[in-house]
Amino acid sequence: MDIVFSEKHGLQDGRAELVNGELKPCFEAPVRAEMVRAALASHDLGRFRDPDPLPEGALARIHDPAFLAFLEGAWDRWSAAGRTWDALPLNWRAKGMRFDRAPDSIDGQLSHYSFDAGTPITAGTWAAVTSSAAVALTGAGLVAGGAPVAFSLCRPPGHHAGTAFYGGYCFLNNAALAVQALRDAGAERVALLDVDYHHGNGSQEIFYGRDDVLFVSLHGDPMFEFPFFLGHADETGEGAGEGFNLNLPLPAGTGWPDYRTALEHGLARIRDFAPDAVVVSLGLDTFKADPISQFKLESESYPEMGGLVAGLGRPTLLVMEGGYAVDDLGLNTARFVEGFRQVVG
Ligand code: SP5
Ligand code: ZN
Repeated sequence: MDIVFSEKHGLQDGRAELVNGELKPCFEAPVRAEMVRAALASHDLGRFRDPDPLPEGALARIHDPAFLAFLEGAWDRWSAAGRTWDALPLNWRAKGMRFDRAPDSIDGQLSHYSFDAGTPITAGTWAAVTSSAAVALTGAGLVAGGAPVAFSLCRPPGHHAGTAFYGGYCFLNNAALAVQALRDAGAERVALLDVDYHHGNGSQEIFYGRDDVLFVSLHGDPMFEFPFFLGHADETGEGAGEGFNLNLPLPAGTGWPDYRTALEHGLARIRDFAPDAVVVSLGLDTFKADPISQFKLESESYPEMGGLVAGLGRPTLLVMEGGYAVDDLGLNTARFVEGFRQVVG
């Protein structure tokens, strides 16, 4: 198995996020990817390779060009305004305020394009997020080229980022870019399975109207958990996409037996869809010791999870998303991959 990885992830190293009313060190930190890299290497789970350069126009297959231009230029505009800490927004729209006019100041545009105060833009953000996207697209190319499985060790993560918004530690939607690349390479139907603890609101928004991409997400119920405003079971798709979005929200405290039951339900829907390829948004923040999450999965749950996903028997790209229990993150990721590879070499 090829493991695609770029050192440039380290260029995203935010100073602080707003959590529990305090500015705290970012949970989404470079050490995460280093722990995963070390564990995949020490468990001898594959060959590491660098990403290929980002193809011209690849990001615009998913993201709005004005949003991309904003992300690329945001840090320079922020620092030109004399700010020294990371760029964070202060306020967002509420009902009755306007979506149709984008403000033109840097502060207004941070508010316009974001949905939380947990996702700082830094001097290195654009370089890091474009390298993370390249990691995903290179993995998609390997799977499109016939690999039964590949691992894209993306960082920053991507599943909260939508067509024209960022948040939830995500800027560009790596998994969605990979799905689209697989479609563009000839796969007629692609399933996107999201096992990150949080609902993949960006992925859902991107594919909500489409019947060529099935989105299945297991996550903390938005009645209690971030991102709060999407991820309910009654969101089933719209227009041509009706029936091609499956949300499986789960209560706080969910452990492996109930998680497995929901996962098997999601996997049955994917089998029924008969995809030519599968992309997995692989978050390990379902772990019991995750500092921001409320599920109770054990390290022993992950090989079983990997085996169940591999049982789909489809070419599969694993895309790294969340997971913040850094001491266990590498081992849990390696265990997922080991379980997967016991089924698919
Ligand atoms: C990719 C990914 O996993 N993004 C997650 C973003 C979550 N950000 C909000 C975190 C809120 C934490 N609140 C609970 C704190 C408990 N001490
Ligand atoms: Zn998450």
